[in-house]
Amino acid sequence: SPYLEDSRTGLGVDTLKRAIRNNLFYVQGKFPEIATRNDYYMAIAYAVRDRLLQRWVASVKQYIQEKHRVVAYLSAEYLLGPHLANNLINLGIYKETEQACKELGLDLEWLIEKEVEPGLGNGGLGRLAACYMDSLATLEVPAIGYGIRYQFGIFEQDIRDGWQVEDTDNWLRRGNPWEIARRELSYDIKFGGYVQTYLDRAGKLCFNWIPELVVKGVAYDTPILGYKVNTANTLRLWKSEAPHSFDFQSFNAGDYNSAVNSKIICENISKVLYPNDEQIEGKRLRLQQQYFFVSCSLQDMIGIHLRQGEKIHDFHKKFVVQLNDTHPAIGVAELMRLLMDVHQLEWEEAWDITSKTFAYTNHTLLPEALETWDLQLFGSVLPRHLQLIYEINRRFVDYATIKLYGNHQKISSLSLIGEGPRKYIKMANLACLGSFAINGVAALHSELLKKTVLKDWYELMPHKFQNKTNGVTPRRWMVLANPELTNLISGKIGEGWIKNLHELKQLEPFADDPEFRKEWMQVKFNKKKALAKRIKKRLGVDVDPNSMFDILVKRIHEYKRQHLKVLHIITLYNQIKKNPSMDVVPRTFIFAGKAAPGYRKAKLMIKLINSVGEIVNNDPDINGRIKVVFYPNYNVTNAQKIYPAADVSEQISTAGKEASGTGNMKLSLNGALTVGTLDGANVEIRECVGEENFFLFGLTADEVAKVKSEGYKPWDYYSENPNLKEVIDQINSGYFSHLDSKVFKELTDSLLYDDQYLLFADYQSYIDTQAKVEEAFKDQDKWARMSILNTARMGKFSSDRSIREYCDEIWKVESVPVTLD
Ligand code: DL6
Repeated sequence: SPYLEDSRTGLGVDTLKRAIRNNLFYVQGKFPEIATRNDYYMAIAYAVRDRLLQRWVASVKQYIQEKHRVVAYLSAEYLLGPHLANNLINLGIYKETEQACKELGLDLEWLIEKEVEPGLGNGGLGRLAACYMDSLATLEVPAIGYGIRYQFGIFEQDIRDGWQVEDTDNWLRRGNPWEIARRELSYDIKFGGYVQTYLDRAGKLCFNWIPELVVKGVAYDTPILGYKVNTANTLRLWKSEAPHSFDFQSFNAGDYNSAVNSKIICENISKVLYPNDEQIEGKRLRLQQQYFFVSCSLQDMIGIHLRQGEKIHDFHKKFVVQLNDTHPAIGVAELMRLLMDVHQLEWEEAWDITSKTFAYTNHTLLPEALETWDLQLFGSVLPRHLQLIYEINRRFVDYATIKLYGNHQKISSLSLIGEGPRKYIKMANLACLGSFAINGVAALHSELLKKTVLKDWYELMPHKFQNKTNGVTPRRWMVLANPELTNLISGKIGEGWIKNLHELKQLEPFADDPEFRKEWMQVKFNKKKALAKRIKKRLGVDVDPNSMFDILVKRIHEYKRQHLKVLHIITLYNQIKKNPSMDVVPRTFIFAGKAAPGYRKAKLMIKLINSVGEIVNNDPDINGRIKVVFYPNYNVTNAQKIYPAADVSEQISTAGKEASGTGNMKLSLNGALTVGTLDGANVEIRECVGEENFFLFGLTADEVAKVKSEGYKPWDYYSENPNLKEVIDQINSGYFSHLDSKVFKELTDSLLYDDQYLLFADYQSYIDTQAKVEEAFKDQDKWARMSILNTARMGKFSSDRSIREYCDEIWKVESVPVTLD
């Protein structure tokens, strides 16, 4: 055709080829003979970025011109995963790019493998933020994600001698083609110092915060494109810098160390992600991180709002700010400060705006994860905010005293300030008071919030409480991770399900089609084969793709009970040892997950898994019938390879502890059958897939509470159950640890004498259920049916559904289809 597509926007194969060649030359400064794999990756990434930019600029332009209401998602974590393949899918040019690469003599898949993922999150909460960014754009909702551009994301995990070792995640070492630094977009963020009070000419009391340290926050933007739409929203991450490269006073005085020091102190703030999930650390730097990104973000929003010619009084009409857990909850006090100290509003109006701006999502029921800050530490970092919090609290306690007359205990539990040997600030209370909506992330979780950790808030302000069950994006977790299953499904029911996951329901009749079942199981087998190959390459362990792939992948935590799975494995091992000729369904147990570096028992759990694996995998009596694998460095990239290969999804947390879980959704979507407790979103998954397609075990949340209140004695379970006793004694004897009987003592003692997470109470039920799993797997045809029905009935668990609910029921925002010029 005489028509030549634009090199930067065209989507045809020839144009893409031209773009890649141009980028190799003009961006990377290379020619094919000397180009490296990374050069080609960069050349393709820049070609894709150009196409994103066209949509991004159009989106921003339209939002500004038409003055739409915008969702601001505030999250300390975004666990995005690699960009390239996802962007190709959302642009709808995966095949074209693959062809362009082929014609250039390149293998696209090989280049995609090269990408280092931005691991700017710990686990569930950060990954949810990433799924939500994808769905916001796909649903064409004007949104900005705000967060921190950590220089070092979640650590890289290696396993040495069975133990976790951590290495730094230098994800930026080869540059990041997906972001644009907006050096012109920066804000000064104050820390420490003191507050001057004075009366202005009109006699009004004013506050002047004189900081000890000022840090500059610079915006780095990443476009987030929706699936086959023109909407590309912004993920704006803040990097901390020194306002000036050097402290010239010190420099001139010849004190070069102090001169450079201040630069280092400033840069430290966005240097590294704290690697704890569900455990607060209470460190000054962490508080600085939280305030840093929240203040940058709110200043940015106010700037956007005012530049559109709007009044500060209408801020809450322009932006709705979602707090992803309490990490950004300081925003409540910061918006008050900005409205009053900078924009001169009176308290009542500032509070009215603030409390109409924020909404808060809670992600955990674990008491140790509820954030508090030592009041003295807080005051030394944010002296003005401490004053504001005192005043917010004073007014609130006045109100609560009237509402709850005489109920001092309740008033003190609701107070933003905790009393004790040391006073502390309760961030969940600040978030609850400052938000117009509060939600949990699964039906059970939202109910438990109302009954437990947020009970007093619920009783005082029931109208604020909602549930928003989590969801996952089918683009990354199906189309990208499992193209083979995607094609099989789309071949039967078309592609509509990718945007409307409820359409998967149309697959149900095919569960009765023997030919389809065969094809279904063939796809699963191929994915298992591919994973087996990776395991062999990474760990040197042979695993049989014909065996059942039984998968437990998530952060390592006592409440998630990876050690319960180990008790099952050892029980099975003992059965075979006693009867080596027994008929056993071959199984490969695959674990993956990181432990917080300071969490000793979690690290011990990893060591236990590997120690048991070493014995089981090499025992001639077992003869390869069961294998135990710990796949190191669980991240988004690896998860994409693991989920599609799962036959069984282990979701075995103590009921009432897992807020929702999202791995449970990704696995079931990929056709795995769940073995699970009635915890988090498992409850809703089971309702949807049908109880006959779900392996339920264990105590319910109510039963857990009852057992505990009646005085739980794990020792009784141990002494009365010979199999359980044998397993524990065996671990304690050093059977799995080269006769060192002390290694696992901390773990076994905690089970025998405390067992906070009720492993022993659920042990027998778990073992019995696993026997049912084994029986079911023997009938492969029936298994295939159950697997198909699992996928077919996962429609509810798309993050598109979650986001639609947030938009309609909390944010009150509407879709804005973006048009390209
Ligand atoms: O809501 C996302 C995700 C839930 O699915 C998990 O159940 C929950 O454990 C996780 N919470 C965190 C802890 N962060 N905090 N606070 O990641 O959130």
